[in-house]
Amino acid sequence: MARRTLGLLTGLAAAALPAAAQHLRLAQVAIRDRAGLDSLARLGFEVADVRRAGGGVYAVIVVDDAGATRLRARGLAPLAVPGAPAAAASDSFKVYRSFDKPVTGIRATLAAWAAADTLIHVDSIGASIEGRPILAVKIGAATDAASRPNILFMATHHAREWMSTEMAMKLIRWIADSLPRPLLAARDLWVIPVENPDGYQYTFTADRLWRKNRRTNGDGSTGVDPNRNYPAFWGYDNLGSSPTGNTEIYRGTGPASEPETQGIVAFHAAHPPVLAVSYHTYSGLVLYPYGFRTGALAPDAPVFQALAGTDMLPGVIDSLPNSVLTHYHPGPSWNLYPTNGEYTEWAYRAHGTIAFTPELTGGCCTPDSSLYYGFVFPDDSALVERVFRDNLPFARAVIAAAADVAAARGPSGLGPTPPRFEALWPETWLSWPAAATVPYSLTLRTGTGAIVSHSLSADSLAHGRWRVTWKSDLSSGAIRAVRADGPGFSAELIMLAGAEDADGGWAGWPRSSDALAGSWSWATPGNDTLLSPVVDLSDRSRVWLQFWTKHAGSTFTPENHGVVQFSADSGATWTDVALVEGDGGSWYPVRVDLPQAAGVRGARLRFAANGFPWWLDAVGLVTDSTVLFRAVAAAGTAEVSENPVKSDLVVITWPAGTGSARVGIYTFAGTPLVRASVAAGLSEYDWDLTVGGRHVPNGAYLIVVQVDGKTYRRRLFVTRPGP
Ligand code: 0X9
Ligand code: ZN
Repeated sequence: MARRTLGLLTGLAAAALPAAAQHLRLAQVAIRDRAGLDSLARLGFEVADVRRAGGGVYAVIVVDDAGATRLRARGLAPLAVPGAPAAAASDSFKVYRSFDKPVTGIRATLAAWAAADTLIHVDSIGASIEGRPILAVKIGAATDAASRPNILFMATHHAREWMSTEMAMKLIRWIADSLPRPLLAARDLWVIPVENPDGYQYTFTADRLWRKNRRTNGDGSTGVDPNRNYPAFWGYDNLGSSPTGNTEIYRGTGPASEPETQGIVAFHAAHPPVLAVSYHTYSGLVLYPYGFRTGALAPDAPVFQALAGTDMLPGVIDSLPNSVLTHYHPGPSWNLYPTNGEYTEWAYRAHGTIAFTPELTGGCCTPDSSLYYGFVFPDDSALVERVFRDNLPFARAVIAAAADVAAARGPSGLGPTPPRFEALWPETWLSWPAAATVPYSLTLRTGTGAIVSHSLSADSLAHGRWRVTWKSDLSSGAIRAVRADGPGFSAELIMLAGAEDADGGWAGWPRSSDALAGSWSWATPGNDTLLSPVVDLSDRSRVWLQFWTKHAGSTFTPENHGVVQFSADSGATWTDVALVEGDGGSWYPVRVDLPQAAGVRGARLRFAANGFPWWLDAVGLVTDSTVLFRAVAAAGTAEVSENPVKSDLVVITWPAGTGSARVGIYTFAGTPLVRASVAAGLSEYDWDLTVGGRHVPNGAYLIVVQVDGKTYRRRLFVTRPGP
C-alpha cells in the first residue's frame, strides 16, 4: 500500500475555522414516554440519553439557540442538565488530541507510528470537505491478499464522540504490539480512527459538542450527519433521519452526497470487510442491523447475536467505577431508535459485512450522583484505558470470527450458530448465513397430520436470498412441525399458546385484541407476571422457546425490562433465561435455547415485567423433529466412492437426471460446506477435502443432491489419518 498520499497531506495546514462562541450545549427536555423520544427525533434531535430526576423523565439532547427556539415553539422547554461537565473547545488535554495538532495529534501520531513500525501502514482513502485525509491504517502486511479476510474498525463518524477515536487508536497499538502473530498473518486488519476529520477538528477548535461534518448546506446551515448519509435505506423516513439542514440528523442532499461517505464507500469496494465495527459514544450498547424499521431482523441475526451476546451472556462488560451499567446491552439497532442511511446497515446490505455499532459507555454515574459524563468523558487515561480493556474481548472475537463467520463465537462463549428457525408460527422464518444459498424447499406438517411442501422461489426470499417468510395460515390447522430440506434441520412445536380461549392454564396477564395471530395477545401495562402451565418434556433431548413480542421500553432506561424465566420443578424455583428491553414497537420473534429443559417433566415458563409495557403472542416450546417426517423419505441415496473416507477425494454419484443437479455438503450441525451446481447430464461431483490447503476435519457430514425435483441423501464419515 502506498504512503504517497500521506506524505502529501501531512503538510496541510489546519483549516481556518471561526472560533465561534459555545453555541451548542447539552439540554434536557421533560418527556413522558417513548412517544416523547420519537417526537424529538421527528424534530431532528438525536437523543443522547434519558435521565430521571425528581420524579420526572428527561431526554438529553444537544441544542443551539435555533434548536432551543424550535423546542419552545412546541411548548418544550430545554432545561440545563444538572452535573453536566463544562464542554469547552480546547486542544490541551492529557488524553484527547485533535486531528491536526502537531506532534501528538491523530495525523502526526499515525505518521510517527508508521515511520517507526514496519507493521503499521497509513494511507488516505479520500479527502474531507475541508481537505483533510480520511486516514486508513493497515496493521500487518502492507498489501491485501485474497486469502486474508478484511476486518475494519472505524470511529468518529460523530465529531464529539472522542472516546471512540481513542478506542480505535488503542486498538491499532494493541493489534500491532499484542495480537497473536498467527492471527495477524491471517487477516487484513484496517482501522479508520476518524471518519469525520473536519467535524472532529472543529470540536477542538470551536464547538466541543459538534456532531456532523462541516458541509455548508444549501439553506445556509452547516453539517450533514455522516451516519445518515450512506446509500442503504437513505431517507427511508423522517424519523430515522431528517431532510432539514439545521438538524442533528440531516441526511444530506442524496445517498453518499458527502466526500467522507464516498471515501468509505470506495474503501469497501476495494477491501470489502467480512466484519466491521463502527465505534460511537455513548450509551453502553452493541447494536447490529437492522435499524431502519422497528422489528426487522437480519438474516444473519444468529451470527450477530453470537458475537454481541445477550443480556444474559453479554459480549461487552462495563467495569468502570460508578457506572450505571454492568454490561453493554446487545440488540438490533432499532432497539435504540430507528435510523436510515446508517453505516452498518449499508455495509451489511452492500457487502454482507457483519457490522456492529458499539455505543461506548457514558461511564458515570449512579443515578443519585450529581456527576455526569456523557459525551464529555473525563480526560483520565486510566478510565479511558478501562473502556478500551472492556471492549477488547469483543474486538478480538470479531477478528477471530473472520475465519468462519457462520461459526462465530462471542467473548461470552455464545455460538456457533448453524442455520435455524427464528420463528415457526404464524410466520416461519428461517435464517442462515448470508453467504450460503437457500434450501430448496420447506415441508410442513399440520396439527391434523397433513403434510404440505413449499418450494422456494426467488420471491420467497427476502432481500434477494437470505430469509424465508411466509404465512402458515393453513385452514386445516396451525402447523405443528417444519423441516427445511437442504440443511436438513427441523422443528416440532410441543406447545403453542397466545391468549386464545383454548389457552387455559396460563395466568397473570390481561389479554389484548392487539394480536399477532388469532384474536388475542397477552399484554401487561408494566408489572404483571405471566405463568405457563406445566409442560412435560421428559422425552425431549433438545428444546428451545420461541415467542413473538412487542414492548414500549427504552435502552436508556434498562431498569424497565422484561425477564423470561424457566422452572424445571413445576414452578418451585426459577432461573432467568432471557431479558427483553429497549424499544420494540413492532412484533418480532425471539428464540431462546433451553438446554436445561431437556428431559424435564415439570417444565414451566414465567414472563415478569418490571415497569415494562409488554406484549406476547405465539409462545411455543419447540424440539427437533425427525420423527414426524419419516413419511417423507428421500428418493434414494447418493453413492460415494468411499465411506468412511480415508483419502483426499471422494466421488459422489447419483441416478442420472435430465436437469442440472445441486449438490450440498453439510456438517452434522447443518453448516454448509459445499454448494455446487452440476450441469445437466452429469451425475458426479468430486469433493476435494483439501481444497485451498484447508483440510476438512474428521467427522460426520450430510450430502444432499437435488435433481429433477428428487432428493438423494447420504451420510458420510470422514476418518482421515492426521497430518
Ligand atoms: O444515531 C446514531 O448514528 C448512533 N447513535 S449516536 O448517539 N452515536 O449518534 C446509533 C446508530 C445505530 N443505529 C440505530 N440506532 N438504528
Ligand atoms: Zn455517534
